[in-house]
Amino acid sequence: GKRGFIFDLDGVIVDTAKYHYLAWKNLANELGFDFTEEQNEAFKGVSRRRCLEILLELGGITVDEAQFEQWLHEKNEDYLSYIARMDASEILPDVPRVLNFLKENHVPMALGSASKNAIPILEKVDLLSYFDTVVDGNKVTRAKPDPEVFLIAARDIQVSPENCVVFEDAVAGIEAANSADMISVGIGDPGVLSEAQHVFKDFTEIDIKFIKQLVHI
Ligand code: G16
Ligand code: MG
Repeated sequence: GKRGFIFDLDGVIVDTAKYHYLAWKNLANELGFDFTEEQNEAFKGVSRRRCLEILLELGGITVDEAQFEQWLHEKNEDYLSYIARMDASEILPDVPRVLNFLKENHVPMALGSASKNAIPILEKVDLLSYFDTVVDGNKVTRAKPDPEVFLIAARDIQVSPENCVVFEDAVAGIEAANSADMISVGIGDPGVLSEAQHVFKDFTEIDIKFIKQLVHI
């Protein structure tokens, strides 16, 4: 059957994880505790709401709903101030090489992200036009590791799940791809992403031969 490719955003296409980290760290510091890069690993691919729950658990803080919403808003405003300065130089190495190859070969492409800021980020780095559909945090009700985000993406590009190839940097994302019966490609540490069918440190390690095999060209 026809193949389709689904890309996660943060950690696969751009390194916005560092901005999420800074914004969460700023909030933690304001609340009187520290937040390490190691702790930030558990925030990757996880919804904004769930991240704040984990952060408050780390700080031993309990709050009412209004305060919770206020801090969610504050974190996002801070994050957006970092995003505002982004440009195409922040696309991760060799990502355009793979996206261009797929575009030239008319392979359907989808974005599958937990982020509610996916579209503005794609616009900032000038990649929005590559994607036939953008399935983001505004469109899904169940977060990764639930496969919903990738199943909606597959439906949008009209490719059956078993013919979809998913690129993911988060453990929860690999789990989501696997439980959707898709082909999972991990981007990052093979030790961390051991459940992925294929793992590469980053896109510079992916050659076109591998992509061609997945596309069936
Ligand atoms: C990204 C990040 C997560 C972040 C989530 C929600 O997911 O990896 O750390 O919490 O989006 O982002 P926002 O606050 O912008 O809605 P993904 O799926 O793109 O890796
Ligand atoms: Mg990610």
